[in-house]
Amino acid sequence: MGFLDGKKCLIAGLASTRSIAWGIASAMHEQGAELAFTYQGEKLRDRVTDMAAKLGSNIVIPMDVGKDEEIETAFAALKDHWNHLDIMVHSIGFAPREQLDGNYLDCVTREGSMVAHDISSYSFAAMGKVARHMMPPGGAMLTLSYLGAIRSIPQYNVMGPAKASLEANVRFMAAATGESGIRVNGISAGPIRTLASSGVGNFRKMLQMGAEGNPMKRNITIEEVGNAAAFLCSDLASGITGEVLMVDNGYSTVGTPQVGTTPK
Ligand code: NAD
Ligand code: 0WE
Repeated sequence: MGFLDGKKCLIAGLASTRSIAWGIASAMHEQGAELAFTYQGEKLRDRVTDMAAKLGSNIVIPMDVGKDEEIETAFAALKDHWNHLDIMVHSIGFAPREQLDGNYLDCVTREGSMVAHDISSYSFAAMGKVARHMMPPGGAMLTLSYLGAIRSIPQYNVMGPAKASLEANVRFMAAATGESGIRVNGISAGPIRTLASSGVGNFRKMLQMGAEGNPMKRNITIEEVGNAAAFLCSDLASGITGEVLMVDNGYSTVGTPQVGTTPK
């Protein structure tokens, strides 16, 4: 018996078994959810199909969130399998590579900013717009954010403003769906090595500094993010909406890293 028994859950953003989406899918599967997946681009189709099968799912649908038609088509295809949807997970973020390296004001451009906001923030609302019509009361939507939404973080650059916009989308979407009994939340995860983050210069150093600077003195795992996601999307969290939950080993709660103290 799991706390998501019988819930139908669509997950967007699976790329590898290091993906946060994989941690979320695995945790939801453990709690009894039925899963469906979307993937970006044909290159990912076979890999996502294999991963889905490992979690007992054969619903695998293409969806590039940069295209309205693909979002419409993807939800139409989902309706061939399910006549309602309980949970929607958005685990997608993207900015053009050159936006993420160097001084913010040197890097940022109108075009780069547009792409980052479109793919990393608007796409959550775009998916929510369609998904809500399939969601009964008790439904839940979830997205993934990062501390760069509320603090400046070197090299994260325009992804920071895009995540701030994503977190505002969480609050506005919660207000827009609350009367229908649908909840909308975010998880702000600590740094994790995934495809998206390993493309970033000095990420190893960042992971190491992140671990040293948090109370738990280690990095967060996709399993831990997955368990928090399963909770937020379950009826256990029926009173929580419009919230962005920090799942970061307490990194954001510390004023200054501990120095000169050695644990007994
Ligand atoms: P990942 O590379 O495994 O996942 C990113 C996903 O975004 C991929 O599946 C990719 O296909 C998808 N994507 C990008 N552009 C898309 C588009 N146009 N249409 C559809 N899908 C698209 O990396 P991840 O770290 O698991 O990232 C998932 C989410 O978690 C992102 O929102 C990221 O910002 C967030 N996040 C990551 C970290 C971290 O340190 N890894 C920390 C906090 C938050
Ligand atoms: O949101 C993210 C990843 C964001 C991301 C990463 C890439 C790399 C490849 C968005 N777009 C792209 N585009 C690419 O072409 N994270 C929270 C992980 C991350 O990225 C950072 C971080 C952290 C943490 C970038 C700089 C500094 C810290």
